[in-house]
Amino acid sequence: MQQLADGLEIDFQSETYKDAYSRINAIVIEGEQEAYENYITLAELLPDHRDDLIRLSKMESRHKKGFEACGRNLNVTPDLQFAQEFFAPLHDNFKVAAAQGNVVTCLLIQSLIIECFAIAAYNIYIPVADAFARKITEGVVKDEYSHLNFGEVWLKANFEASKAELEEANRQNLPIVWKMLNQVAADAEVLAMEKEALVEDFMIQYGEALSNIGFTTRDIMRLSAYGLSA
Ligand code: Y39
Ligand code: FE
Ligand code: FE
Ligand code: FE
Repeated sequence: MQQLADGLEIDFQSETYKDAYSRINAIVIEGEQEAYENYITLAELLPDHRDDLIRLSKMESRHKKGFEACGRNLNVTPDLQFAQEFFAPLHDNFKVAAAQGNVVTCLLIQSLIIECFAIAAYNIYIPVADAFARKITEGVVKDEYSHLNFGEVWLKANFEASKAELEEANRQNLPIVWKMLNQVAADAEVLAMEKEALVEDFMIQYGEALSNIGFTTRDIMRLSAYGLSA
């Protein structure tokens, strides 16, 4: 048990908590594994940025090890089968885009959408995490901001040439994120992470990213709400 600032008490050893954690922890472990692979793929697609992207991929594999330790610390076995199914639609779209050399789509999926999803989830998790996981997650979230920044900088520099592909990739992939959020909402709730807070933080990160890349406020409204009611 742990007393939190807002007086909320969470029993990290309850069967209910550990059951929900087996899926959320698996999602994070699988997400970090796929992020590792995605940055290696991006390094092949963007040879001028190879060293940077390989460095990011190594950070992702460290994140994975950190979250595996979080699961072990709570005596939880991650449900990796569930997590692979959870990520499959986004993972498949990334693979198709990579095979076609659509680097803008790959960057939108990994460096914008997935990184913003990770930042939102980790920000909301930190205040309600057990002390061990909190320390790990605080270190990880700093890295995720730098991954998001890589995507922003590249897409800003190539904005005019990327705009149409970004619109299309957003249209295809953002609705998947809202579905993923709905799928995980009940388990997140058990961990004291509110769906509304996750949606709000995601929208803020993603909107800021689109703004940094060069989209207008009007574009951002249209793009970031795409598929929200799905
Ligand atoms: O770039 C990264 O490290 C991202 C792969 C990691 C994904 C994290 C996914 C977090 C979703 C958790 C949902 C919990 C409510
Ligand atoms: Fe894979
Ligand atoms: Fe990561
Ligand atoms: Fe990342």
